Amino acid sequence: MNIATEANFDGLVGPTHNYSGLSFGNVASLNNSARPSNPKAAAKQGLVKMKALADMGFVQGVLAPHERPHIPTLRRLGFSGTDAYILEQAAKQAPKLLAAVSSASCMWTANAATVSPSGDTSDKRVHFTPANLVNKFHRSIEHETTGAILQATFSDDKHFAHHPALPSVDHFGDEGAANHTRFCHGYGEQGIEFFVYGMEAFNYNAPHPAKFPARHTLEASQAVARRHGLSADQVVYAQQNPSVIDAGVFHNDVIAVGNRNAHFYHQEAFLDTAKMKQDLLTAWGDRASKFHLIEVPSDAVSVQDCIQSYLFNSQLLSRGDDDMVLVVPGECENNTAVWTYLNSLVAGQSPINEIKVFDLKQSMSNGGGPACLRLRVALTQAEQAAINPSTLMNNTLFELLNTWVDKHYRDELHEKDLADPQLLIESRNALDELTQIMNLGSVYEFQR
Ligand code: SUG
Repeated sequence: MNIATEANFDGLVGPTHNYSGLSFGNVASLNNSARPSNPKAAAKQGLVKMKALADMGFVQGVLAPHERPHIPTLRRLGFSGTDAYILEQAAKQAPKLLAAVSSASCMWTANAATVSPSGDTSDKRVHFTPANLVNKFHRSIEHETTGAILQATFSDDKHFAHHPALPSVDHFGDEGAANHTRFCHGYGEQGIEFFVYGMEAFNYNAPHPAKFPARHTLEASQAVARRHGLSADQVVYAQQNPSVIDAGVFHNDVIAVGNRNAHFYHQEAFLDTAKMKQDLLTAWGDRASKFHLIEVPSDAVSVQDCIQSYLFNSQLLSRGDDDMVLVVPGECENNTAVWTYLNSLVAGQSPINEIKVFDLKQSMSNGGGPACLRLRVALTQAEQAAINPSTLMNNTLFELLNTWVDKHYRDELHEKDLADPQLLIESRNALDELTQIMNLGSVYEFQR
């Protein structure tokens, strides 16, 4: 049996972090549109969470931000001339497009990719498929650089297999690990991969939301499962409840989270809860531990409370067998129903024994909580030894990255600042230095 652990790779917030209201269906993004942001505080809030988890003994990695504003996309869309002229013209002719190519949205690395650990795959390698994020233009331009950064982090092809994103059309809308959970007894053993989708693309008669988009399709999940070489009897699909998508649950990780032998979810999260439970229990079979289904009833915590507090956008981390800690955003502490529920949860019989609260307000104001900010990668000891060591959080990297943020980041950014050519220069200088700190090579177009 392989001894393995779960690493969390968090997205480092980029220098252009801002609030542009780009995500229709994401309540926080729409509500905070046009508010000034603080990129420096955002990056530091993320670093504090990463360092705290590393200090708790978890393997914590960092994924670098992308080049923004993304001038190559503006050139592809017909803008030409110097970079400064392109920014000026885009601001005049298409300000929302400029905001879209300037978004720091790659910070939410739960959407970076779907990852299948080696315990689940037919060739016993860890498989990565970057998500095409096709439903939102500002996110659809992430997958190429995401793929390059994942390859620079997990480069040894003896252990790691990298796929390109799925075709970039709605039929294969893929939001990555935000809609994917893995259950297992031990991280190195065969696990159950649980894919949650918002709609079926090739079946117009199947249920789908009416008001907000379903970003992720069943067909995308099936394609990822095929590519990664997963065993059919260890894959479970479940449809999100269309009415929670219409209430603002744009990813399943806003209403459910799972880890090892625990599934923590809201009563209204799934279209067919009984089937979800039965399918997971059947796939679980007679594994050595008991599978815990922790269902939060609507009369304890409403769907609105979930969306406002991000209760389920939490990190469920194992400290040992049947001993988990739940990492939640500060908004949970400020919501009476949620905080009351959490206190009763840790006092009860579930494996969740402790709550840790983090201030992630800068990210939360765009709809990104603790779970959005991390990509989980279960790794055996040999795989862990094969990853790029400069991406792993420790005292040295924490100091280096804080100093780097202090040197390069602004503490206030308005949408109009995105046209400032100086911001582009600052961002490129910052990222150029970062690729050296993290030993990534030339992952950005401006470096080639
Ligand atoms: O895709 N927000 C992101 C939030 C992603 C959260 N991720 C998970 N739930 N895993 C999104 O909607 C807002 C950008 C803006 O409006 O400026 C944004 O992209």
